[in-house]
Parts: sequence; C-alpha cells; structure tokens
Amino acid sequence: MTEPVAPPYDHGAGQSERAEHRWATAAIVILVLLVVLATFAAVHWAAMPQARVEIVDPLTLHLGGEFIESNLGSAIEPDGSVTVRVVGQQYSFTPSCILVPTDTPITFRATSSDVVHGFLIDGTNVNLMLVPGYVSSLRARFEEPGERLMPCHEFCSVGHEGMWGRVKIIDKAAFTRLAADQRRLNCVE
Ligand SMILES: [Cu+2]
Repeated sequence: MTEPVAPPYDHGAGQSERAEHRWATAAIVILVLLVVLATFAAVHWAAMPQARVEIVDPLTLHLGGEFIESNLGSAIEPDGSVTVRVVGQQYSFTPSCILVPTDTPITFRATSSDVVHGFLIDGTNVNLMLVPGYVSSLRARFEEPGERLMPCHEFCSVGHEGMWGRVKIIDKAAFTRLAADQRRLNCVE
C-alpha cells in the first residue's frame, strides 16, 4: 500500500503570481496610454484652436447688440437665406417657438445668458451647446413642413425638465409672405 501524495500546491502559487504580474503590466500600459492620449489632445487643442470663436458678453445681451430681444427670431438675409437668433436662459428659450421655412439654408446663432444649456431640434441633426460668453452657430435645412420639439438637453438646474421650445417649419412661400411685414419672425402665441 502506498501513502497518498499531497498535491503540489506551490506550483499553483507560482502560476497565479505570474498571472497577477501580467494583469498589473496590462493595467499600467492602459494608464500610460490614457495619459499619452490626454496629453496629445491637450497639446493638439492648444496648438490648433478653433478657426472661429465668437464671444459675446452674457451680462449685456439684453442691453444691445445681436442678441437684444427685438433682434431674436428668424430674419431673411439679402441672399435669401434665413438667420435664426435664439437665447437660452433658465428655464426657457427666447423665442420659445421658432418659425422657419422649408427648402431654405438656415443659420442658427444662439447663446446663453446664464448657464450652459442644450439646443436640440428633435428628429434632426441640429444639436448645439449654448455656453454663456460664446455664440454657437450651425447651418441646417428643412425639407418637410411640420412641427418639432426643442428640448434643452444639458442639465441646467432644478427647472431643466421644463425647458422646452418648439420649431414650426412652414412652406417657404407662406414664410416669405409673413416676412413682408415683420422684421423678425417667430411662432410664439
Ligand atoms: Cu436646460
């Protein structure tokens, strides 16, 4: 009769130590990679700032300049395109209903008078951040008439979920008729 032999536990210990080393190396490699990426992004942004950054004083928006209340809404430009100017503030957009024509190049120009807000037109790729101090600008074109929702999509404090606007896209001819006797258009009722 032979005595039962104890299994070689020490071999298992060596194996798990090697595995631990492998994972520690992998974790360090991932960390180094992240630091390299973050450094690259920071240097890249610093070396190549955006070609065009427009700034605006959020404290004097209501006193004069492009974003004074009487200049907000949709305006027809001499070249036939439409510029829409919007201000976001806790907790609404001005104007709260934006009127735009179909089949026309549209430029949105928007800013915030207090904190960061989001500007998004449901079902389209119009999506901007409104940052106080900066003018956000985006070009768009709408082919189909209709009505769309425009929720604020950046949490801007306690009233955020109530911050909604609307966008009404109407036929180009109807828009042009309305524009004949109004300098700035909107669909606020
Ligand atoms: Cu908001």
